[in-house]
Amino acid sequence: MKNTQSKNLFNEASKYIPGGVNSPVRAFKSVGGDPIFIERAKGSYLFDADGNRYIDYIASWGPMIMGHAWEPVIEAVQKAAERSTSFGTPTEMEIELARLIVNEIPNVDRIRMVNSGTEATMSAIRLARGFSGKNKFIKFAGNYHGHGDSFLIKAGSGAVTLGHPSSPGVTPGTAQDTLLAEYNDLASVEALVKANPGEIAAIILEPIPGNMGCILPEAGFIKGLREICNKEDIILIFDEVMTGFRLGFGGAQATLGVEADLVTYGKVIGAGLPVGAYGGRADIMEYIAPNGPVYQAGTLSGNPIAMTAGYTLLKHLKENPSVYTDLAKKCGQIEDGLHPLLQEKGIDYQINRQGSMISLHFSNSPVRDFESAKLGDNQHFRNFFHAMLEEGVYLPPSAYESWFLNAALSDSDIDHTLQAAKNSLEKL
Ligand code: HOZ
Repeated sequence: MKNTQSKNLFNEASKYIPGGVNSPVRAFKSVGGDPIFIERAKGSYLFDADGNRYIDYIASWGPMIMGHAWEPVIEAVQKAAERSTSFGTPTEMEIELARLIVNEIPNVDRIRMVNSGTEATMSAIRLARGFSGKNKFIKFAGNYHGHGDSFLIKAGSGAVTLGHPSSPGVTPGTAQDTLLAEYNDLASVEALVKANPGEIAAIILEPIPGNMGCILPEAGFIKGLREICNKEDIILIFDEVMTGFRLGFGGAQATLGVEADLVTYGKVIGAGLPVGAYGGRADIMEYIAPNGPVYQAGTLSGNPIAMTAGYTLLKHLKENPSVYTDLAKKCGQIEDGLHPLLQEKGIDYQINRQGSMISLHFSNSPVRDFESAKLGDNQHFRNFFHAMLEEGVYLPPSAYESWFLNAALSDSDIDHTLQAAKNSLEKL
């Protein structure tokens, strides 16, 4: 596949942008080779600067759930842009989006819009600390909550992809308030709670992690966390940046039947524009400025174009729950098609899937936490990734990222993907 233009662009980008990219996983460092520069996208396809077409399994890391350049969002955004791109004042569209979410998500009584998932999680932790008067919080190894200092300790996503799950630059003072537990291991949480009595403000987690590949919670794990939080007066925060409005309109909370005290959103909520949000119990949320003393603000928060995009998409998803059943069906077809190919190849593998999130781990043991996620054969992943790219299928360029399906994927796209997987596995 010709990629001269992408190579040229990457060389040029590297002169001005660290590593040539504005978010590290995109640099292809863990899979090798030069990143592909995308020029445009439509429906289920990405088109690169050399004119190659790919079936997209990144979906902008989640947001493009209806496929690319989905007309209702494009039209709404164009109209909103004509009215100006930002006011720095309240607008009616902020109410529309907030009302839609508050009315539909049971325990979200109030919601505050920010600009990214990172901002949402940073703000939620500050709020939990301010509200509770406690400093420490528990996070899980391999869960990724954006690049706020206190989260970059054994973090998933790009941090583990590039081999630095605990980032330099995070001071020991900050790190000491982040307590690390193992995902799917309630005993590790109980031990931390016991060792830090009355000191833990919050437990934050990706209820269905997607940043160490897709991993599923085992029976009783999430309910067990809820019980610990109730008993110990700890605020339970679900980071639903990936899962919110993606696994279903109610996200992981509805899927798992467990309610958090605070929830953070990103990705789908902005339909591809930069939006994050955090919401939850009214008594906690009213503790944020201007009503409460915990400060958080943003010039572009509630941006009119971003709110319009998010509202248009979320309204459609709320009114058309079949989007989710169709997506899950398509993802099931991918999973069902991959199993015999991988078995025929005789290669060690695990597939984890929930709704339209799926991961292929080249590993012989179940992938259920950070340690088991790291056991995957990255050389196989690299080879598979590049072979699939050659076949016109764009997977996330990291074994630690989930694949995301979009509603525009056709049956023939799925057939093409499975044929590509067959051809790619033959080359391993
Ligand atoms: N960290 C995000 C995925 N888990 C975004 C990666 C990117 O946009 O490069």
